[in-house]
Amino acid sequence: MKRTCSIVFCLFILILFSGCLSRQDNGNETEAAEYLGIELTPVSEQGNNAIKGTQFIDKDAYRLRIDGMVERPANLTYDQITTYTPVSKVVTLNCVEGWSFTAKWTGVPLKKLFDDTGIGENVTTVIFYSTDGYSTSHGLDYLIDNNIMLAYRINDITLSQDRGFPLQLVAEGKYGYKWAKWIDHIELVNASYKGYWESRGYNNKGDFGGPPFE
Ligand SMILES: Nc1nc2c(c(=O)[nH]1)N[C@H]1C(S)=C(S)[C@@H](COP(=O)(O)O)O[C@H]1N2
Ligand SMILES: [Mo]
Repeated sequence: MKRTCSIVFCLFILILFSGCLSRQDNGNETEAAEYLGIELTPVSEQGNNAIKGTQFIDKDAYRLRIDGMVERPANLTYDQITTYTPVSKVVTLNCVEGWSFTAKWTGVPLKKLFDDTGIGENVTTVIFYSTDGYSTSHGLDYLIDNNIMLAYRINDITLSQDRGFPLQLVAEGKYGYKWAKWIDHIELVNASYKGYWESRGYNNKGDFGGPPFE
């Protein structure tokens, strides 16, 4: 009896502590609660107000097209994207509506993808298109200088369909509307471009803390 009690007690303690280390267990993925001492917002508490709701993208049929002013257009599978050496970073997404969340993002820096496609001589702008008809753009220099990544994991968990599977742009320092989700096409151009919210009056630079409207 005494032995059974101590086993039950040990199990209880074990469960108690495993709860401190992880929040969610998704198959063999465990959600991180903190990274490098920074507390992360649980995925379950993160906002989502996409223009057409959740997009459902089939992993095997998925391709990321990179074209426009590049030397070698690419058509990458999910596995090709996740084969690049991953980088991880804690970044806060701030929506213009006033809410925000902080997450650990893991993915591939755009610079790595552009190293393979080459960048045309006069490229100034990179356009991100999503399967829901959403789009946004960024200056090429911003993306390269800040080592901006396309993320496929959040808090160590593979992006779920509602989080933007397979890819969300982690547009550090920019308002949330510059963080395209469900990206399937990237185009390099030498003209400015206004995306979904930008063509409806939101500032095209979209710097967090800067003017939200044009
Ligand atoms: N494809 C797509 N990406 C999108 C949006 C959208 O409607 N469609 N909304 C943007 C806005 S306004 C914000 S604030 C963030 C929200 O990101 P989250 O859903 O990951 O919290 O996604 C951005 N990316
Ligand atoms: Mo937003």
